[in-house]
Amino acid sequence: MSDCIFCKIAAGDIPCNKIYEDADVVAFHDIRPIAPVHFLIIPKLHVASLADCGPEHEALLGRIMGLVPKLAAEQGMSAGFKTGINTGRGGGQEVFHLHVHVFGHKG
Ligand code: DGP
Repeated sequence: MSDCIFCKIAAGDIPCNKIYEDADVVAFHDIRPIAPVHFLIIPKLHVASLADCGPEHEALLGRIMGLVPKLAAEQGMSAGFKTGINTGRGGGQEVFHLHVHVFGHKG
C-alpha cells in the first residue's frame, strides 16, 4: 500500500533499525520503545490488522510467531519477554499494518 509506513519500511524506502529480514518478514526496533528492548515483527505483505487475517494468513502468522523467541533471544532477553498485537482503534492500534510487539529487558 503506497501510503503505509510499514510497507515503506518493508520495501526499504524508509530507514529502520532492522534486526531481521527474510522473503516474507521484517523485524526492527520500535521508534517509541516502551521497554529497554522493543522490536516489531511485520509481514512484508500488507495486512491491516489481526482482524483482517483469514485462513490464508495462518502460515504467515505462524512464521511471525515462530520468530518471536528466536529474535527475543538474539536481543538478549534471556529471562523472558512480552508480546502484543494491538488490533483496531479500540485495541490501541496506530499503524494499520499488522505487527507484533516484542519487548522486555536484557538478561
Ligand atoms: P501500534 O499500532 O499502536 O501497535 O504501534 C505502532 C508502533 O509503531 C508504535 O509503538 C511506534 C511504532 N512506529 C510507528 N512509526 C514507526 C516508524 O516509522 N519506525 C519505527 N521503527 N517504528 C514506528
